[in-house]
Amino acid sequence: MTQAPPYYLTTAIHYPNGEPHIGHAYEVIAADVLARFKRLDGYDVFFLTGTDEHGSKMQQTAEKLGISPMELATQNAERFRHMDEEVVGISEDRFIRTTDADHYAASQAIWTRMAEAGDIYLDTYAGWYSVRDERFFTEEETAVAEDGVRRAVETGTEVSWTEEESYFFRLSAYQDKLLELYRSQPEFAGPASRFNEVIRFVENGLEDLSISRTTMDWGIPVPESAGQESSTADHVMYVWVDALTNYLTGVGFPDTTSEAFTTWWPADVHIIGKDISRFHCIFWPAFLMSAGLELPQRVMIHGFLHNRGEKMSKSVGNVVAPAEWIAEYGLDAVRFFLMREFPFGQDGSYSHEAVVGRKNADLANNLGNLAQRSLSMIVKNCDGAIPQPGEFTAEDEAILEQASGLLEVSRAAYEKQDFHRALERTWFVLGETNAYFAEQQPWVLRKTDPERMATVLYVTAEVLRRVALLSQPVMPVSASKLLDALGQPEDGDAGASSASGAGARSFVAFDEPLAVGTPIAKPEPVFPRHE
Ligand code: ME8
Repeated sequence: MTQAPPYYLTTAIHYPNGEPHIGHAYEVIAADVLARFKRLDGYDVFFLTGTDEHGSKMQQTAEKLGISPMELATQNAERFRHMDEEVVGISEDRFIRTTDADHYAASQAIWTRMAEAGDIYLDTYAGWYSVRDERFFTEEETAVAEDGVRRAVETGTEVSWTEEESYFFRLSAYQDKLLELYRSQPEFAGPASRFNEVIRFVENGLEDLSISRTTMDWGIPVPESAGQESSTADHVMYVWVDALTNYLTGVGFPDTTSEAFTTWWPADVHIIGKDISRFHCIFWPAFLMSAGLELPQRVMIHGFLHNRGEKMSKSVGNVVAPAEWIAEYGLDAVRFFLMREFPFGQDGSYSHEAVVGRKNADLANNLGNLAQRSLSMIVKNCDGAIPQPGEFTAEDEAILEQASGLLEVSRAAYEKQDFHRALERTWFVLGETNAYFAEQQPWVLRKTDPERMATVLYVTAEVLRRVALLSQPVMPVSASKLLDALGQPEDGDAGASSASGAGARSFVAFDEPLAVGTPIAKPEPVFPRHE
């Protein structure tokens, strides 16, 4: 038996300084969809997500609440974990917290490697720091607004003047190496439009990066390392150094000979939002090059989810809690909406009408109705089993061919995290099948030509089987129910901590024709209309 190829994917780790919102849910759902797809397609998947618990933002929020940063982190990390596992049903293999003991060891080890490479030096930092963004800005990157407050032009967040002794990372030395990486690996980041922004930024030159703080202490202590002058006693790591390192900790670093590390590193894809692309496409590969570690295959930069086209914000009062949404529309409908409505690399918008539109048109009508009508006919008129089809006509062949092409189309789309395209094509084929079903009128054939009716029902059930197989990553529970109704045996991996409770069917059987005689259960409505 050949071994399953490994596949390692990660999400950004989220700041647990508040409640998770639908933007966080969007990111973990997308990663979960990809993880499930790869598992069903025969990969040995490791899926990492978690919380980013250090830094000034966490410290300041905790101070306001009168609790310790660790208490704040623990309280809210649990909320994030609950959202992931119980609310949106993701199937992660590890939920990492950057306060985990093994993460301290990993962060200190990567620091030591960078110091030993001669890339870390001590100097004084003077510049503008945004706690909200946890990053530094140069004077030119900030402006004083009408209200007298200085803000970062790019992100609109307040900055404050910071002057302190700091360790620096020689980022400037990596400009050419990074540009060479981008040239030699054109899929290193996607989508192309966002990758191009990163490339242009690097082409304009890079400054060294301040990577430690002395004015706050909620972070991982900087280790004493060879090649580093002066004492590190008061320095904690800049939060992004430790945050990015979580991707290594998750697979066993610093033990580079461990089974986890040798199996899964380098990561196949880091899934992140557009506001943190520079950290992932510039800092992260530079740190790894310095530390002598392999680089991830790809960084996928997704867009932002807006409420009716407006940025979600607490002050506007338009932030939606994932649980509220799911209570209203159902988990699978929400997952489907988020993946189908707009391309993953672009910004998108949600509204009540848009979700209900997708739920009713795509799920209840196109998929649910077709399944209900065709499977009920099989139960009633074909002794409750998939009938023997007669010779296929050109129309039958055309539909079957389109459905059998869906796996390759989906694989290609998932390779680029283009979930939208995979679903668009799948629902196009469903639309064609609905038109076919209406044209063939099997309910009329029942009396005039029962043999032909059997063929039409066979073809329709075969399309439904293939669509249901490919829908599992997006809608694990509903697709599983449909596959139950179609009498398909469970042989797939739904993921270790999968909260969906749904059985899974691997894609192994995708290309084998639907077996004649497969018992068909009386179908329960799987995709209800939203009234
Ligand atoms: O940036 N729509 O954490 P974070 C879509 N800790 N995605 C959104 C979003 C929205 N409205 N709002 C936020 C951090 N996100 C760091 C990451 S990784 C080593 C460290 C995305 O909690 C955002 O782009 O502010 C990011 O990918 C993720 O949610 C976590 O954001």
